[in-house]
Amino acid sequence: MTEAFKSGFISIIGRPNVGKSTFMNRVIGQKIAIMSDKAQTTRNKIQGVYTTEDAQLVFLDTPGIHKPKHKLGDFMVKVAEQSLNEVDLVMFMVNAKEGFGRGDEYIINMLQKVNQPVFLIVNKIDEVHPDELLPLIDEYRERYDFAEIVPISALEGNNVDHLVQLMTDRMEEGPQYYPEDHITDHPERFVISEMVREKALQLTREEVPHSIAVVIDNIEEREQNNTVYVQATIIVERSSQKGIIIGKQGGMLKEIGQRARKDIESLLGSKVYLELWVKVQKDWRNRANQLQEYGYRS
Ligand code: GDP
Ligand code: MG
Ligand code: K
Repeated sequence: MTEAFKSGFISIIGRPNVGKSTFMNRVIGQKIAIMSDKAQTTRNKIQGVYTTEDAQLVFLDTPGIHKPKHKLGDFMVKVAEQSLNEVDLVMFMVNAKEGFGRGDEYIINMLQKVNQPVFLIVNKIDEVHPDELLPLIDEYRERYDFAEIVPISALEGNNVDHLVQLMTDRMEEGPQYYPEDHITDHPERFVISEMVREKALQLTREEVPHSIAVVIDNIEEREQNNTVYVQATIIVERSSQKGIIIGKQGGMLKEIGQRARKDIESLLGSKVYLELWVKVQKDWRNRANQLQEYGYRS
């Protein structure tokens, strides 16, 4: 008897450097999530799609899972809570070596408003003695009623297959949202959009906080001149932000493009022609179809 195809969206949350990207890379098997020591480099968008014959798990990164530092904070907290309620499963990853911290407390408070099952993933178990693990788990367990508690080492791979199985078991019958070759088609798509977004954020500083998304419209390789043509759109929420991104006589956009192009060239190992557009789209973060629209597009 064949079982029905299962699918769902999974949000991975946790303090910076607990190993979220490392886990993604291990599961998807390719370097599609940006690994960085810098917090907040990723947005609520698809980080990776894991497809087997029986199931598809779509991993998302969620904004606002950090302690708010300024007045946009409350808004971001709401967006985060809302995003977490839109997925099928939440993975809260913590570091086995560090123990419960304030960043975790902030996340656990947020989880009180989440109705979906939450897994506690205790990562980096390769760095601790097994005896240290139970007291650590208890610290978390007494604060939240987790659906599962799974110790892993994302780096060495311990228990990762088991975790993937547990996640799959939780998924309900559903469609295959993305073709199975989606990731292998353009593994660099997500990274490229992150590179553009990162340059835009770096160069505009506080002026356009949290308000940028980057969509890759097209990637095309032309073999005759070994050049990859990339068209991308930077999406902002207000026309004032569009003005900042474009800059005087287009100077800012040009600078963003030049810096991003250098990164993309070293990522792809070929010449890159990068064309950037800027578009205003009010309230894009709250739109229900944002997952599809600002994730991968084929
Ligand atoms: P993120 O900020 O949560 O995405 O964390 P990263 O995936 O970027 O990882 C941060 C650092 O922790 C990197 O240096 C990883 O190599 C390291 N790391 C991730 N998972 C493990 C693990 O299971 N064991 C050990 N020892 N290190 C890990
Ligand atoms: Mg990361
Ligand atoms: K990080």
